[in-house]
Amino acid sequence: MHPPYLTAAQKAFYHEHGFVVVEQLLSPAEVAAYLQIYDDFLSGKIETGNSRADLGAYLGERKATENITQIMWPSAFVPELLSMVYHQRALAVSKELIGEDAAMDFDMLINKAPHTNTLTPWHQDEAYWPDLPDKKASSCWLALDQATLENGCMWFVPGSHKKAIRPHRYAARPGGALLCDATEEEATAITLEPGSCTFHDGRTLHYSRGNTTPHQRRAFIINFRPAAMIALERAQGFDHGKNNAGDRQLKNSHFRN
Ligand SMILES: O=C(O)CCC(=O)C(=O)O
Repeated sequence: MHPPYLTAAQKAFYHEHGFVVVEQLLSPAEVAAYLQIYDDFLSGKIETGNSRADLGAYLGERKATENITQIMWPSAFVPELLSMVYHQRALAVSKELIGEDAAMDFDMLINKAPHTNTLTPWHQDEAYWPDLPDKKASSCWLALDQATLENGCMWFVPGSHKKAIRPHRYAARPGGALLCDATEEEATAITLEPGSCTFHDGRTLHYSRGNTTPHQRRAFIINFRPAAMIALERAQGFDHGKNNAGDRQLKNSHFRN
């Protein structure tokens, strides 16, 4: 693929609905290269310490693996990722969506291991972040496996990015996953082939079902926002857990415990 990556119709769809699908951002060969790195993260060959956590810890501890494996900042552990095709292309798409000043705020891996059957609670990403004057933000969710209803593809609530943010609360314990009230009836499920992805707005309401299949559901996520807003976050000491893995979220005006 070469820039520009998006048609005018795709850009219009993103702004109207709060998300858009981009097919085959990565080729099958590129996906294979990312899966090797991804599996080194999952196996622990690449050590990630307390940057690795269980996003599904609200269900209690699981022995063999996390309910939902979340690894923050893979590019801090493998800096080569930053110059590889996914980061480059996702940044280019984000610039087309939210403006030339878009820059990477953070990246993360979220895997649902076989038969873990743990849903990602309904939420809006903005609920995890400090209140910023410019709320433009775009998150790329790249499927490295086929994403299906059975293994936990993403569901988005169209138009939710244009409405007030819903009140969020902790799914279980303080510091863990946030959740708000929403239903599948409001939402659209997006199944994806490996190498395809979605971009969603920071306020777009989303969720995914659990993985009931015997296969992994590996997703690689990169979030982008205007460089000046990243600087403002960092000035407040907020870096999505890069230097302080415990500090992944701040209380903001959307949070109700
Ligand atoms: O992968 C998932 O299940 C959830 C991902 C998510 O919430 C996000 O990318 O914002």
